[in-house]
Amino acid sequence: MLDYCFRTLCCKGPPPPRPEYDVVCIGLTGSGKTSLLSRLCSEATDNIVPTTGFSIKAVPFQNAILNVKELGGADSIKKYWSRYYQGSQGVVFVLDSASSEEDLEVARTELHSALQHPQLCTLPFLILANHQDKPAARSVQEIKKYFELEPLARGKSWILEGSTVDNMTAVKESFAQLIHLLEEKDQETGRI
Ligand SMILES: Nc1nc2c(ncn2[C@@H]2O[C@H](COP(=O)(O)OP(=O)(O)OP(=O)(O)O)[C@@H](O)[C@H]2O)c(=O)[nH]1
Ligand SMILES: [Mg+2]
Repeated sequence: MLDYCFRTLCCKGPPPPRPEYDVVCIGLTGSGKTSLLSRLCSEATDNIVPTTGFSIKAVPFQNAILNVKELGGADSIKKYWSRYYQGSQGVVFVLDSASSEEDLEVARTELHSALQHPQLCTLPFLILANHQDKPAARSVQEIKKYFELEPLARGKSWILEGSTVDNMTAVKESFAQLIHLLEEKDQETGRI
């Protein structure tokens, strides 16, 4: 018995390493990319400023670590997004569900370009319809229709979820779904 306790307590060895995936995070300025990623890393969100260039965070989850490269969404940076796509294994696209009609149209164009980009088109997408806490926010169903996701993303692996920085439990669940898709893709690639 003593021997068993000793071995259980002392000879456990380190836990198996979690798989890591490289993910690119895009979306217009103000959509909430840095806020969501900072909250996922348990960092303070009081002094967040618009991202100039890009920022990389290792975001820990129970079953995996996502190395997320956030690309700033300002007009001056947005045009260079595609230069930073190489090596990505998944995509997170964040949009402001309460933005003006004009900005929503720009977000739709950007999402469509990303879905069709040669370096991203085969990757799993997590689309977060953020700012759901605001009264002006469109519902996830409205966003799905407006962004024409069903016809455009048919045959691709994508998830569309509502989100708000006020409910990080739901955000974590959405990322867990993305991790599931990344794992599936990994296994498929391993089988080939
Ligand atoms: N009400 C509300 N505000 C949010 C939400 N997410 C982010 N914000 C606010 O939106 C503002 C912009 O957030 P950021 O995280 O800087 O946006 P970003 O997408 O990183 O912007 P860029 O780095 O410029 O591309 C901040 O003031 C956040 O507090 C949300 O879900 N609800
Ligand atoms: Mg940012």
